[in-house]
Amino acid sequence: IWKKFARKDIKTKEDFEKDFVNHVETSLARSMYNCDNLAAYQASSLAIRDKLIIKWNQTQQTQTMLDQKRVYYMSFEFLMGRAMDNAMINTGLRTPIKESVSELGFSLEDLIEEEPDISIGNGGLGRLAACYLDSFATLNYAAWGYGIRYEYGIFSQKIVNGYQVEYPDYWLTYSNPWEIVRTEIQYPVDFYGYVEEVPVYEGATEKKKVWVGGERVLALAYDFPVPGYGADANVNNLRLWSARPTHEFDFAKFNSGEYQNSVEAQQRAESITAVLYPNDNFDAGKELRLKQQYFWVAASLHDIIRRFKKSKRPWREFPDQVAIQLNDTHPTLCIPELQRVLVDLEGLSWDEAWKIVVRTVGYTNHTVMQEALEKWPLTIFQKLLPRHLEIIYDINFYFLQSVSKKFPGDNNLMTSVSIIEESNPKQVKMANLAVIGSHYVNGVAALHSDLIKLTIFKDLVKVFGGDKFGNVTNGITPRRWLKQANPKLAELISSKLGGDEYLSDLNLLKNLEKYLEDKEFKSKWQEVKTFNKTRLSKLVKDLTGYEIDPTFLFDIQVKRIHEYKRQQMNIFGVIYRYLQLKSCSPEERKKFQPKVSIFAGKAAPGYYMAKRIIKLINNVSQVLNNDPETREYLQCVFIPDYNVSKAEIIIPASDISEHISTAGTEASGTSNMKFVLNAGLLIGTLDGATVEIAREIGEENVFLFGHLSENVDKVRASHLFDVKLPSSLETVFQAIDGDVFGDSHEFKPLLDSIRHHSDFYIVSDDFNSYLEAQRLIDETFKGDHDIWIRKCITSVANMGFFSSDRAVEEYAEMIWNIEPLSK
Ligand code: 26Q
Repeated sequence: IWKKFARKDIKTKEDFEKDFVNHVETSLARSMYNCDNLAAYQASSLAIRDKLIIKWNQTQQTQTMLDQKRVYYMSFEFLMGRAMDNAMINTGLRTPIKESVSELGFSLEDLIEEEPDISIGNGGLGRLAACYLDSFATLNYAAWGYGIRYEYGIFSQKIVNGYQVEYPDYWLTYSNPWEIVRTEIQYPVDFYGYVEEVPVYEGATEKKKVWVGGERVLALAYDFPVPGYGADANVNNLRLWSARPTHEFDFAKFNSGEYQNSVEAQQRAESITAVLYPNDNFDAGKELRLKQQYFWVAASLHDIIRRFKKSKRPWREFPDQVAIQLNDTHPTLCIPELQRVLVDLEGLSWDEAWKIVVRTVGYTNHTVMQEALEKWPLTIFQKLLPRHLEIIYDINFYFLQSVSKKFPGDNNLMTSVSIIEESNPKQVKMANLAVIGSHYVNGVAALHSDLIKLTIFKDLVKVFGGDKFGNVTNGITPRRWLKQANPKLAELISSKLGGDEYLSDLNLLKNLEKYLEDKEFKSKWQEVKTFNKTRLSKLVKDLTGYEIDPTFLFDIQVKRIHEYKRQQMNIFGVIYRYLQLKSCSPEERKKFQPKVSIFAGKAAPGYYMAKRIIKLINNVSQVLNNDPETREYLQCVFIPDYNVSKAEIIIPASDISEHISTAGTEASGTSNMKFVLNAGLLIGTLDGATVEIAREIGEENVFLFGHLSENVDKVRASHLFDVKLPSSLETVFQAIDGDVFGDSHEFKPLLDSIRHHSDFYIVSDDFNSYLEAQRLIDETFKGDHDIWIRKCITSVANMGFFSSDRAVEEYAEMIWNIEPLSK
């Protein structure tokens, strides 16, 4: 009978319209006469979601039935952006829905704008996780994401008088049609307490250790369907955990009349998943963060183990059924937690358990910068997770024993590879634990993967051998970053390549090279760029009030604000250009390529220097955009509140984008890939994945400059006594010091970090070479424009390698040993 009632798929416009009206009238309890854009967005989402849920169920059923190995991608952050547009594109329903919605009296674009971004991540690492989920589903892998359902995502940024001001991002205001609460899936998670020795079984003399938790919260599951691309593709799952009180009152308090206190303590449980830490590439070492990490790790492992147990296989087969990938060290507690479950709760021997742990876990490193490496003071650990700390000590003990056998007497080596840092206070080094407890460690771009072996993991490479370490260069999903962000370019490409196949086989872009001589194609290419620049100009006008001219060269740097990413160098370059213009006659000015420098990005709220950089950019904007002598040639804007949906508008509009980190500091970068895929060229250092982009698209198509990573240490050492500023930078500093851009005191720390505090990011050394690259850009852009367009087309044609599909396939083969689901 149930088959008769099984819900029908959306196949026609009529199906969608029926579902839409039904959701307005029942789920939303509104009348169609009283349906505004927000309600229409919600009804559309619910209709699309229904379709996804049916597919989701089928996918999960198939996965359970086939019982193949599954991958669990553990990420503390998922920067999903908006869901509805992506779901329509991936299911192939966008065109019919657009028509339906318009027949119902709405514009699809308006409805899309109603959706808040899902911004539960900081930057690159969180967005990478989102791209990988898209590829897992598209390629048919049985792979889930596990994360935290923060109630407050990354703060929203406003600019007030040029300063960043942070506002809470409560993204759940209007209920969220994209999540399904799984009230039936709740697990207890314990904290604090103590370790007890108990008989291994009742009456036995042999003892074992168990953890008696002191405070308990519940982890409640929320599921987000992740649709793959293609009419019949799978729908995978992203499971996010939310903390809830257990409702087990402290009866001692309760009875002693402290009713209020007893309830309050319980309510505090919810603070665990309240807010995402807004630091990017910086370890602040806060206890609540460790609590979040354990909460998420314990709940996810519980879930994974419950699923494994259903198959009634012996434990030793666990690694054949389960792969756990650590997205950076944030989920490293998976290692001691799995060991604890296997030894303390399931009764396996230490060695049996450890083999299982190591075979199951893989670790992806995203940074070599010391300040970003997670370390936890033993005191915090001891208090919060006493049994885990013991297990970590044991892991370390056995590990160091094996090291000392292999390298007797090498104390420096022992100190460096130990999980415990003998500092004051002593700390747990999570990166070392992650390497020791996993079977494979990868970096995220070729250069970065080489560098981790030479720097932070040099000694661990000695111990384990180089084969444990490798590279998987990051990738991006062409569905969101081409089709969704740049529909006009996608359409033009489809028209030449005869369809959309390239969106799931990005190497097909290579065929675009056939059209390098095709005048009509090239002029359409240019039209698309102009369209995208105009689209961005409108956004800029809305958000800043500034009017920028789409005929200018658009030079864009959008990413988290960080000294290592060197937005300060960019703005110094802008100032230099301004001073040049000012010193020219009106006639001479005409020789300049008109340019607008566009910035966006958030600074961590506690990152003083980053906030100064934002202020300087805004002050410079104000001066430049209001200077009648120069504003026809040079403008500057800071777009507030950079996020995924803004990136979708900003990125397709670039002529040039900046990826100018100090060589050796940016692990990969992924926006560099997004910009090139959207027909913009790069100015950049030989850092992260830019090295490989240059390899793929041809060095002649990238404006490279600056010192190479292997020379950075030497250059830094030369600063020890004295930093010599080139006269170009000296001129810029003089102008800033002379209050040309407002009160110079505000920028003194920024300038002093370069001229007096040894210029760690070697801005002074790279500045002239940066200016020279900028000069070459002007010359090329201003010159024969056909050459420019050919560079762009050639670049796009050679970007196939940077698809997240390729990246995910490499993980599957090299690290997880899984194949796509056989249907
Ligand atoms: C660590 C400890 C305590 C608090 C916060 C953190 C923390 C939070 C976020 C550490 C790092 C991050 C995020 C790092 C990140 O986004 N890294 C970027 O990852 C991208 C994907 O691999 C790379 O492309 C970028 O180069 C890298 O910076």
